[in-house]
Amino acid sequence: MKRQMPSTREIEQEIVGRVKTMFRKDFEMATKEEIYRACAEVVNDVVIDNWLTTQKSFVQQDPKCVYYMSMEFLIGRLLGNNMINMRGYTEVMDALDELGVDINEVEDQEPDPALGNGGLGRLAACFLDSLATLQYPAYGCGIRYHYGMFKQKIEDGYQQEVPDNWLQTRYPFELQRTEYEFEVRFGGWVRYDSQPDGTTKYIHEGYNAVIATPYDLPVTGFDNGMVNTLMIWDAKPKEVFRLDSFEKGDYSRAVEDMNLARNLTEVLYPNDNHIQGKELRLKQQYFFVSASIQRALAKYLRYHKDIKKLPEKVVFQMNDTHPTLTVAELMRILMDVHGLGWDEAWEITTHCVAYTNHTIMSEALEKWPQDIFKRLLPRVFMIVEEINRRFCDEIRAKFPGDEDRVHRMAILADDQVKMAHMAIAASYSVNGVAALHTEILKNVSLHDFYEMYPEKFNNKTNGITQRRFLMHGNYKLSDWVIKKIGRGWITDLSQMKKLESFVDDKKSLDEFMAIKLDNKKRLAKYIWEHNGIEVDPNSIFDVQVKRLHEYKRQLLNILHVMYLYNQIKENPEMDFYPTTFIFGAKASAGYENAKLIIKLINNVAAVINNDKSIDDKIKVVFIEDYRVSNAEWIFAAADVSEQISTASKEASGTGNMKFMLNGAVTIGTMDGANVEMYQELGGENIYIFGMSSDEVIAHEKNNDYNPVDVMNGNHHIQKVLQQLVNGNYSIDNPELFRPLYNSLLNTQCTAKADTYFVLKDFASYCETYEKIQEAYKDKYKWAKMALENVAHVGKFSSDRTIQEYVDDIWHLDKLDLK
Ligand code: H2P
Repeated sequence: MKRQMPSTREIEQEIVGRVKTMFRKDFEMATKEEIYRACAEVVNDVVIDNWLTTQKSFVQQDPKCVYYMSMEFLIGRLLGNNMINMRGYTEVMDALDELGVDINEVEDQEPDPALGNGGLGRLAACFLDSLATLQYPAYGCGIRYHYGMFKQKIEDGYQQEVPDNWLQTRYPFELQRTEYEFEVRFGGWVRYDSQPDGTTKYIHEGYNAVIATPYDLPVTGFDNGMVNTLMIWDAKPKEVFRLDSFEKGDYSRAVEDMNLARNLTEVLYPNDNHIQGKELRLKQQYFFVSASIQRALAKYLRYHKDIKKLPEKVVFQMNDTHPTLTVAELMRILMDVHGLGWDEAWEITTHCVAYTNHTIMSEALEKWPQDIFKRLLPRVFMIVEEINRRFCDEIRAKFPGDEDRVHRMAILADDQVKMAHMAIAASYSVNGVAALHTEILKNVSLHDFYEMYPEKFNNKTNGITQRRFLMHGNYKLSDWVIKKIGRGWITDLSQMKKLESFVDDKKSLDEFMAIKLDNKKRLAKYIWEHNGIEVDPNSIFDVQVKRLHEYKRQLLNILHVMYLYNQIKENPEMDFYPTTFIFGAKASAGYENAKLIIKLINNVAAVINNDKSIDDKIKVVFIEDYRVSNAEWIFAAADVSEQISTASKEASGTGNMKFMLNGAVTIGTMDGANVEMYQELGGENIYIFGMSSDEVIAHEKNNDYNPVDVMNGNHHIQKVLQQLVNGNYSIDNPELFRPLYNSLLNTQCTAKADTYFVLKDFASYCETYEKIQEAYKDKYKWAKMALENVAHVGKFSSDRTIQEYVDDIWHLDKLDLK
């Protein structure tokens, strides 16, 4: 039976009671942090009952489960999310209100668990939300990083990284599960033992071991009593000082075990689409993969005898190449622990694993040096060698005499282990994350593999959860939508179509834009408090928030701002609707150009914001420490959504969908999911510019793009580029931005210039932007466009995405919770 949240009155009493028993305090004396902890327990109490019921249904119904294997889960704060999903948000808000406390301040006490870098990790979190809401049995499997994504401070315009110690105080939503601990082994060697029956046993010796301890987090479904589990793994030494090693005087071995455990789950690696092949990262991957598989198999074997039927109950979805070791580790366990032969083990493995690709950027496809891999995982490496040998034979059989192809596709080649190749060889499904991306995988970046296994390839366009990104982040709009069309959209976003009947109704449009204005005021206050910059809520809020990467082209955006500023300076009477350009982005700590772009944005902001002569027509704001919690407010306040990646490079994008859901109008390229947004919206409700992916790919292939020609033909570009290196935005050091200038023009001719076609798309971007300016001046035209965006967002719910994964890949049944 689903347990509901108590009434407002009861919640109020419970909060006061918890404050008393947890902190021995009268409510009036409690700090905000203590109130937050008390609230968390009140909500937890309901969540745990539902978690227990869900688990009992698991045991009774014995359903097939998906294990979503991901190095990253960017879950964000859980208190608000769980209150919404338990349908108790208003009740808790009212109870706190009665007690004289603002719910936002209470929610603000929670650390923002940032166990991910960006879109990939947030997608994993949205997927878990949708799985629970649609009542599908699922486990998320990840790592309990002690330090999540760094906190970003901006000092003198530069990004500084500050460690995010989110576990400093106990996190109230996690549950340590020592009863599900498993051992994970690294290093050592493999001894062969010939058996009397002619087979060989492989015995792993001389290894270092750690104990993997899971911490379970509840994943609540919306209003259905379903609570799935996200298990994040932490490491501890097997024994603090292994007595056997110690007695033998092997003091250093014992210390090694301890250090191994201590470092393993310390930090999340940055994602700058450039994998450096760090040994510790490979250890992290093996650690969580091995522990998760062991737990999955232990659960399976508790109720089933025949390991060969594993695919009937278990599927491992590999979120990018990071968990690809799932393939080899499952093979190892099936053979070495359960005694199966190669063919039997392969048959099971290849029916249990599926792979999602999230990028075509070749430098992001993981490759590990074979020597490191072999040293760290000697037995697993042997298995990879055999997978590779058989895979190469298969290629030869299908394409006789094509040794080039064998070399291109091999898992082991050029002294490396190519993880994507292993993932594709073993998976029964390989999917991209937007239609265009999947086509590019098939026709360009994974073309060889597509020719070999066309049946494996499929598309699953990404989605986002409307529960967090509308109900929680933008409750005013959410309430308005409920008033207009009811509550159906909360679990069926396609119902947003019903808003179509209001797009020509001026009264509705006024209400809709009044909410936008309120949200802009909320963000303006946040910006004032955090940046000390005053922005006008009546100006256009033009926003680009996402990881900082050259292919996402924040540089194009800021160069355009510099151009607009030049225009206004040159023609002070120019008709220009005041605009606030808002940026938010973290750059990976070692990514120099990305960090310099942040500095450029801040320097441009300093010059423009302080220039009284332009009458506040442009303001530029860089929001520090962009993360899930402030993202919700940013999306709610945006008028214009910047989705301007070089066509073909952004696999999907999910920020684009969050803006659309909140009624922002997109300016973007025909890239990733923008293409599908365009299809849903029609050309009149989205602003598209720039080269198509085909054009980009053709230029790359022919190597015929010369940015200098583009610059020479466009004096606006010339001026802006000059200003990059003449001290206009860096008086003390005119050379500061030279590396960015060189990346665009590269006068030294040592490397390719303007890899991401910033200059090539510049003119088209400027022209298209003028149309936005024009449209905004017509209040109702704009309001209609913005509302059309909300009305057509239905496809982009992660509920739709998950249903497609279930239908085409996972084949799960809904859990019956009655
Ligand atoms: C990545 C891709 C995005 C995609 C997301 C989820 C790796 O995210 O680049 O295009 O939408 O995965 O599939 P991000 O760049 O935000 O880290």
